[in-house]
Amino acid sequence: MILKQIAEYLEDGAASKVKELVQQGLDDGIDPKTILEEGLLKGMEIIGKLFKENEIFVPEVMIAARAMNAGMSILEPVLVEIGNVSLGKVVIGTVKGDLHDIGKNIVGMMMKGAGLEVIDLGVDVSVEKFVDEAEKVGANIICMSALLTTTMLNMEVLVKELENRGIRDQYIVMVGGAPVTDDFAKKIGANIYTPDAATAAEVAKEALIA
Ligand code: B1M
Repeated sequence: MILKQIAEYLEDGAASKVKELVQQGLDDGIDPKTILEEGLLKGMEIIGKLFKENEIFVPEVMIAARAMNAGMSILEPVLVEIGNVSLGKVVIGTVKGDLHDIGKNIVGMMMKGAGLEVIDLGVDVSVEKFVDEAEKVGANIICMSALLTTTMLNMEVLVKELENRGIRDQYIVMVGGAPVTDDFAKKIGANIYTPDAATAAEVAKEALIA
C-alpha cells in the first residue's frame, strides 16, 4: 500500500510526501531496494511512458524528477551502505560551448530512475573533463547531450580522444539532443543514439545488463 502511494505521489510531483513515505517505509522495515523498485521506479516508469507518448510535458517531468530526487535523498545513503545501489555508472554532461541542460537533466534523472548511478558534469563540459571524470569514477557509459549544430561536433572529438588514449573499448558512448541523429552517431563512431530521455534510460540499462 505504502509503495503504491509513493509511486502515486511521485507521479503527482508531491516531493515532501514522497520523502515522508520513503522514510516511513524504511522505519516500517521495508527493504530499501523494494522501496526503490516498487515505489519510486514504478512512479518514474509511468512518468517516462506518459512523456514518451506526449501525454505530459517537460514541466510535469521536472516536477516528478524533483519528487524522485527527494525520495532518493533518503534512500540513496541506505542503498549505498548495503551495496545495492546501481547497475552501472554513467557520466553525463552537455558538450563544450553548449549551455542547454533541460534535456540532459531529464535524461540523467530517467537513468537514475532506471537504477543507474549518474554523475552529472553539468554544461559546457570539455572533452578532457568528460574523459578524466569517466576514468576517475570508473564509468561504464559516457553520455553527451548537445542542442546546437555547432557544439554537437565536440562529440566526435571525444570519441577520437578515447581512441588516442587507447581506452575506446572501455566505454559505451551515448549521444543525443535535438540536432543529433542516428546517422550522425554512426558517422562519429558513438555506440548509441536515442531520440528521447525515456529511451535513453531503457537502452542504457539494457546495454549494462547485456
Ligand atoms: Co537555445 N537554441 N540557444 N536556448 N534553445 C535552440 C536549441 C534552437 C534550436 C532554437 C531555434 O533557433 N529554433 C537554436 C539552435 C539552432 C541550431 O544550432 N541549429 C538555439 C540557439 C541558436 C541558442 C543560442 C545560440 C541563442 C543565442 O544566444 N543567440 C543560445 C546558445 C547558448 C549556448 O548554449 N551557448 C541559446 C540559449 C538558450 C537558453 C539559455 C535561452 C535556453 C536554454 C535554457 C537551459 O537549457 N537551461 C534555450 C532554449 C530553452 C532553447 C529551446 C527553445 C528549447 C530547448 C529545450 O530545452 N527543449 C531550443 C528550441 C528547441 O529545441 N525546440 C533552443 C526541451 C528539452 C526537453 O528537449 O533538450 O531536445 P531536448 O532534450 C530531449 C531530447 O533531445 C533528448 O531527450 C530530451 C528529452 O526527451 N536528449 C537526449 C537530450 N540530450 C540527450 C542525450 C542522450 C539521449 C537523449 O544521450 C546521451
